[in-house]
Amino acid sequence: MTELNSSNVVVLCGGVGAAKLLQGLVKVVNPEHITAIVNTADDLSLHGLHISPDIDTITYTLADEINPETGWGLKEEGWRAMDMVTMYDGIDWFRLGDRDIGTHLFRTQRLSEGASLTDVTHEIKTKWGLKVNIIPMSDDPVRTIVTTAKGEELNFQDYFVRLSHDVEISEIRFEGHQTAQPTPDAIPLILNADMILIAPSNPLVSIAPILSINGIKNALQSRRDSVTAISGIVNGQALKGPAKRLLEELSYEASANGVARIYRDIAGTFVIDSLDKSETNRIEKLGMRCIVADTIMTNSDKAADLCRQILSDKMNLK
Ligand code: FO1
Repeated sequence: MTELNSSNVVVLCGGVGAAKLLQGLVKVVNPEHITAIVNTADDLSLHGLHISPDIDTITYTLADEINPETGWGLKEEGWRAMDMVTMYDGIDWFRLGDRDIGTHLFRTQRLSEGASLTDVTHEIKTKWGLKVNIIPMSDDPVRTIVTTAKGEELNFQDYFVRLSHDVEISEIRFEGHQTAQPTPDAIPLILNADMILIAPSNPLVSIAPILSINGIKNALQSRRDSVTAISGIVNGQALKGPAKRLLEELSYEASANGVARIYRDIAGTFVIDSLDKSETNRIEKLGMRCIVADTIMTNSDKAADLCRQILSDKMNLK
């Protein structure tokens, strides 16, 4: 176990699914050796505040302060500021709790002083006492824009929260990705990691934005044998959110195999749930090793078991 504990592990992360995986990973690997590269294409500017939902979900979860009912925002939250916004008929469909607003105030102020998102993310996670290295995919603005079947373009949170992702989508693009640079440590960390994990986050709106940043996909391709992706689709269903519907609307197969096809160029190993065991052959035919595991992380011990199984498998290959 010492060998596992001292491995350097990089995890490509969206929000809730990735946060759960990290809660398990910190029980298996020294947190100082873990880096979370986090999607920031869901970020938004609202009420003049810079909000980074996936970074905050990961930070609050690892700090054991996440709201357990929603999976986002803080526990023991108050809503008095939002109540005021509602009273003024302001924008209140994206709910910001009183404590959470403090994070956005601090982040926005530091960015206005010239700090990078990487700097502020480090400052915030350090104040929460976290040892895991949490870095945004880029310090440059990249924003997910979805086009509806009716041709309307929507910012990601308009689609996801305001419209409850209950609208048909025909296209997803990541505005700004052509010129965005990866956060400075991202590529060296990927190139030097013992293992790289792709969390069971939404492949189309959480992981794809990270892969769209210059150099990241190439770096992963060069490390394909050390990259393991975990399916966020189990038994044809998404564990959370609109992944199933999005895959279908954009003509992918909504199955573990469908997700494996998306990652086949960058991941040498793919983890599927025991419920999808029958897909093993199809995945191996894609040129990927296939691990069958219990991937439903109902608590951090289950997440740790999953991480232990994935990492031991990789160590045994060496
Ligand atoms: N998700 C919601 O469904 N409704 C909300 O009002 C909402 C507010 C919110 C505030 C801060 C934050 O960090 C996340 C928040 N989320 C909310 C979650 C967020 O929209 C999504 O989970 C992610 O962007 C997708 O990973």
